[in-house]
Amino acid sequence: GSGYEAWLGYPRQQFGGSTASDLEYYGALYIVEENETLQAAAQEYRRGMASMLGIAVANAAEPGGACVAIGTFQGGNERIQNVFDEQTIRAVGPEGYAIRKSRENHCIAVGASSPIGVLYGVFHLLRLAKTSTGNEAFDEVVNPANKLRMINHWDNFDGSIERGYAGHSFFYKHNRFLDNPQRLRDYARMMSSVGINAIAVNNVNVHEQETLFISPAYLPDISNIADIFRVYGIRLYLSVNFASPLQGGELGTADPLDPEVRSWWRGKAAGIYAAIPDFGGFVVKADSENRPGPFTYGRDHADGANMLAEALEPFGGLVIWRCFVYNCKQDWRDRKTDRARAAYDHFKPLDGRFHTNVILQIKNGPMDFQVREPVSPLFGALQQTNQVIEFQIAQEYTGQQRHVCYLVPQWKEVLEFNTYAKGEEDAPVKHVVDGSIWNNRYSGVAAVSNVGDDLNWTGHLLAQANLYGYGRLAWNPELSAECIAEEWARLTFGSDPAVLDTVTRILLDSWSIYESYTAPLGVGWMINPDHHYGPNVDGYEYSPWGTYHFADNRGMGVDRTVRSGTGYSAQYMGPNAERYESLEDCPDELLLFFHHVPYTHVLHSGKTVIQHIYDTHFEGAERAAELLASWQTLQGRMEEGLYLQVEERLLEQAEHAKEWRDKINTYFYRKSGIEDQQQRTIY
Ligand code: BDP
Repeated sequence: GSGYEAWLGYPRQQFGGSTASDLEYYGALYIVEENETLQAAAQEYRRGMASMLGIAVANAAEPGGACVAIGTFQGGNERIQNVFDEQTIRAVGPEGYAIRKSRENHCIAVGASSPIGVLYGVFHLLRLAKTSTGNEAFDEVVNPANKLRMINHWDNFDGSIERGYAGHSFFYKHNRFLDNPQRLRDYARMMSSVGINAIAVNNVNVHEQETLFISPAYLPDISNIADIFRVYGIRLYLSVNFASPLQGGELGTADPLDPEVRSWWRGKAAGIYAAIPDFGGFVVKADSENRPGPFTYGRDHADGANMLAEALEPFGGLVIWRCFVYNCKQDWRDRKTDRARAAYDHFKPLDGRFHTNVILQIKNGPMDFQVREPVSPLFGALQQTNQVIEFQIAQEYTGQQRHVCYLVPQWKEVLEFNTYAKGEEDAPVKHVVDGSIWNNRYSGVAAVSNVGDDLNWTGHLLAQANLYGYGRLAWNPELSAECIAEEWARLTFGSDPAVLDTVTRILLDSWSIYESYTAPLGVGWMINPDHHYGPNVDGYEYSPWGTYHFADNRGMGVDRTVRSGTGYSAQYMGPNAERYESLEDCPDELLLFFHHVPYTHVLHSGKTVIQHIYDTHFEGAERAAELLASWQTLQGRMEEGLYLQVEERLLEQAEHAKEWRDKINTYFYRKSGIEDQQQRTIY
């Protein structure tokens, strides 16, 4: 009941109905290949079937006997060869797989062109066996939509995790590598089971200690981690310090155009690949929040990224260059420095200048993972550049895994957003990042991890649904938030309909609930500085970070129009630019992101802004209390350990939601002097 097994625990189920017919296959496994990844697939299969059905899977001994057969198309497994025809084999991509139930051949076959495809296919089969209604055709070819499906750890060598809400790092402690291969293997299993194929293991803010990760002293330890990841199809990446050549006084400059600097990085790359032949590449945060970068030398970000790209190119490595670049020492007298504009202003002019092995990593919104933001206007605007979208699974601004906030619906909205980059034709973000719109060489999705060394990985058990959902969505953006929630609930808690129904509903309601008692109408922030937890309306108001609401006694909101504000709305294309620019057409949920309005401004909902604030905050706190009450109906319907850990968090959320309600309502009541129409208590 600790949650450690997460969605790989496969709670025991009563097998009934038509699926019973599959049981004859499930009891035996046929595999002929020795490859480590295939052996891992066999192990997963055995483990899964043992916990789900209580059966000890036998090796299929008789030639023709009923079994599950797994293997690569070329791997010499005759069952696989008999089941899959040429056409199917051609349809399976490098990481894809095919699953077919063949009565003729007496087996369920999982075939792929590579060992990792087989492993993904086995995880799929286990998911089906667990969540199945018994009607699956078992005849599918499955390929991932996105090439890169990445996790970014913000773990530091001292064991702390920047924005970590689930304990400490399980990679490092006190500037040493932890010797805990079992935990790393279990982590790799979890990630692989949802299709993650790239993990950066250190914080994008690279401090002195981690700068040395690319040096001979540390590479053997990094390589041990890569060895574990490799079995599960995961490539290891490192975040690097742009000023690395300066550390220890090796060179006097980190200027990307300096020949000595270039050869220094080439040497580093060679050293890394000698230790880790399939090393993924570098993640770089440069010229951002006081990190060093090319600006120091009067160079731009294409110069910086291309220099690293050249060093990695001979080895097939990638540079993942982050677009989270803005001036964190704002001078608001110059509206053009509006933080929302920054990523576009910096990177749009560089479109087409990046090497083919550079990928720009763009946060989903223009600010910083708020509960509500518009979609970054760089999506659609960059047309000749590889790009991945960056989400934050860690709930930095959405309750820090003390509140439940299922983020898959938010990510879905972002991925479905039409950029209008192709005029009349639909050009949603999901097709920008999967590379299909501009035929990019690389493409995909990245996200900041939400795991730590807490026994249940994510602190809040329900936050596991975000991790699970992120992977599933990165693999297949067409899945619905609801289907993912249900799938996760089934795998985690079993098939009790009351549990499934309640857990799914809690997850699906949670984002809107969190939004309703925190910062209103898209304006964001209003949190305590530094640690970013809990309400503080003016916490970031009088600071240089570019994070404002501009509330005074008349109104609030940030004017980002072309007409009278920062001009940010013009970074969008076609109808998006018009919609955001217009006070009438701007969607309510983003009103205060784009416009400064009086408290008496009437929303599309028919309410004034001030009444909307009061109503949503009273309702939000009530709905948070209802989450707890719904959860309490599940007592006795699941393992007690799981039940209790969620109950405890929901109790805390209900309390803290009241604090949010009161702080926000009081603040705006005092500022505006306008009464709540319902005369509720405001302190
Ligand atoms: C912000 C975090 C900060 C990160 C930064 C980033 O508050 O800790 O370093 O993003 O993405 O959300 O680089």
